[in-house]
Amino acid sequence: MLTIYSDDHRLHHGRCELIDGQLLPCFEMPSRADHVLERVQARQLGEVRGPTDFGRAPLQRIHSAAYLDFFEGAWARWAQLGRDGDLLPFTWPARTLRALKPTSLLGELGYYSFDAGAPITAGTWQAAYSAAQVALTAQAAIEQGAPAAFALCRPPGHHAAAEVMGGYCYLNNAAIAAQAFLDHGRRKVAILDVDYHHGNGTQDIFYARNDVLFASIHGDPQAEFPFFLGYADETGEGAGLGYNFNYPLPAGSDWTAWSAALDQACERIAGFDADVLVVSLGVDTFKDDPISQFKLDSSDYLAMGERIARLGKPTLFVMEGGYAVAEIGINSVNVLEGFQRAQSSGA
Ligand code: OKP
Ligand code: ZN
Repeated sequence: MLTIYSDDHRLHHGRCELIDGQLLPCFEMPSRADHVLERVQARQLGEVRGPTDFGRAPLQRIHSAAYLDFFEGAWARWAQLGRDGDLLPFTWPARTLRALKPTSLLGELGYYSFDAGAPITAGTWQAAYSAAQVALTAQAAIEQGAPAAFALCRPPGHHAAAEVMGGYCYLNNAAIAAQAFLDHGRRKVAILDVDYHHGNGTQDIFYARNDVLFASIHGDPQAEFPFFLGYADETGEGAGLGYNFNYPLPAGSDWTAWSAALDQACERIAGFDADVLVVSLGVDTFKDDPISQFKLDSSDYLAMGERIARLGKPTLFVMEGGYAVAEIGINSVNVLEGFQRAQSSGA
């Protein structure tokens, strides 16, 4: 399987995040992508290629020009103020406040975010821009006939909505790639989000549409980030009604519970008759993930890949979360190897 990867991910390295009342080093760190790349190479998964630059237009099919302009220019404004620490928001237009856009940097950042989990550093725009190009390059390979491709994206994307960053995410790589498939002639795209956290950004982007089906298996938002989206009764709206499927699971869920949800999600995807499948591939469902509560073992990821392969679709895997850094390579590449194994056996 072809892997697309850019070193630019290293340009994004946030210093710290607020978690359980403590300021800790960011769990979303550069070594994550390094471990995945190492495993891709150690297992000889296939060619590793750098991204092609498709420019800003395909990003603007998902994110507004105003949001992209703000994100691209935010660090320069911060530096202009004489600051050099991470740029983080701390006030948001929650209920009782007005959802207007202030002119100041921190006001505007609050308007364009939903939490303090997406620090902007000097290289964040470039890293996120390149991650989107990585996804688009993998998308193009599938368009040109590859049965599957792996976009080794960092930072991740599935929490980012059209005009909102948060949860380590800035640009929604999976959504940008899904839209690119449609813009190049595919009629229907299914997105399967297997990250431990609900893909609130992706859901929101496609919520009223019937050309993109979204299915997500994740920690129950009653108890888990992002808390305010990802419930089972969110089934889409307008033309999109019946094209959104959430499978929230309780803390402690293991492969038995998780794979039952996967079977249900796969049945929905099969019924949708998509032309292509995009997988938001987070491996923070792992039993030893430091910020998550599911109990998948490394071998379960092989079975996950096999089940996904049985959908029989051209499949774009887009890297999302996974914070057990030592095992992130084994677990994510196991999904890809399980997928390939099932494909080559025709199972
Ligand atoms: C990103 B992805 C506050 C702690 C909240 C945010 C988790 C983001 C996960 N800083 N944690 O879905 O793996
Ligand atoms: Zn996650």
